[in-house]
Amino acid sequence: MYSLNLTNLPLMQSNQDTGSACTEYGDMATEKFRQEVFDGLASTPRRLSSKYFYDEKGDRLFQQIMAMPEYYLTKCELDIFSNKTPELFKAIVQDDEPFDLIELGAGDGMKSSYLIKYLQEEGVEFTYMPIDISGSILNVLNEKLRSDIPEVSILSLEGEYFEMLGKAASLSQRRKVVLFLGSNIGNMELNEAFEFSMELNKKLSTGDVILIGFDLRKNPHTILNAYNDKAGITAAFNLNLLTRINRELDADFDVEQFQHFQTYDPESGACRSYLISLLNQNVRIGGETISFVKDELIYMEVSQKFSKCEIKEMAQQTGFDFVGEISDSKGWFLDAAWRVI
Ligand code: AVI
Repeated sequence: MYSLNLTNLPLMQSNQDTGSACTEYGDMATEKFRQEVFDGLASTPRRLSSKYFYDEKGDRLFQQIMAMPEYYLTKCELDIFSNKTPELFKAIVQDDEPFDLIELGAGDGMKSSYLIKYLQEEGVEFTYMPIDISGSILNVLNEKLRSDIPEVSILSLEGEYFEMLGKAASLSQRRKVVLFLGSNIGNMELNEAFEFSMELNKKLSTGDVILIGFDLRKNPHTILNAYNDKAGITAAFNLNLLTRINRELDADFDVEQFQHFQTYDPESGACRSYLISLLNQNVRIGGETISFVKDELIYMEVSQKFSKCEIKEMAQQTGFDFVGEISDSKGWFLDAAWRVI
């Protein structure tokens, strides 16, 4: 087994040489964050991007969300990966040809480790390439896989999805199988999800396969309950972004004066979260002041739900052949396998 954190290496190297690479990267990330916060709050309706939910506290809150009885998504996809592994295997493996198994936003690899174990047991030759923006998460994942499945070949890629996909393609000519799990695609607006899928298609080659996790449309109460928990964990998850802005962008949001509001529209399949300003208030961010009127909204996140038909249409319209679909025992969640035409 070998394990290499490609982007870590040059960063550590230049850091030792100049002592400044990490700071520069951090400054650039903060500047991008600041710009996106200002642009989002200047738009109508005001908005903040849920991709910034995941600071240290946000990660912890998301772990709590996944463990909530109402939040079925993780349990359903875990059901697929732990109980329907042979079906996943059939959808992604072609003959005995070696391939690269790439996971976008691998996180702790809890679900994919079932598939990795199965592939290993079946004697398939593959390299697992987890891609994540967080080097520390990749290190944890590496350690975990090393101890649980010591024979597996791992190549960790730290960085943005598309950049790292390009890197993976330049490193190996093998067929690629890309995992994009957890209904992360649902956190994009529909047009962005289509663009993302087309971009993925461009980065891959004919015959490569992607496996995408979609949350299916179902009883609207079930969906709304998953995002409107009585314990207020989802509310805290949304509000935590205001605390993050206070800390990282020198702002003074009074978090108590904003309230979480969740909607689900069964016609469009969009489950959206908002924060409502509870009074007329001024918020200072850096040197700027933003005025909120009472009941004004900040749009925070979409968690899009799909029908099987909509999923097939997305595959067709973005350059893929629909290979198969594997759903959990309740039929609430689906992992779709698409092949690049
Ligand atoms: C990460 N993502 C798929 C979650 C979702 O279901 O949209 C994020 C989340 N937001 C609130 N609860 C969970």
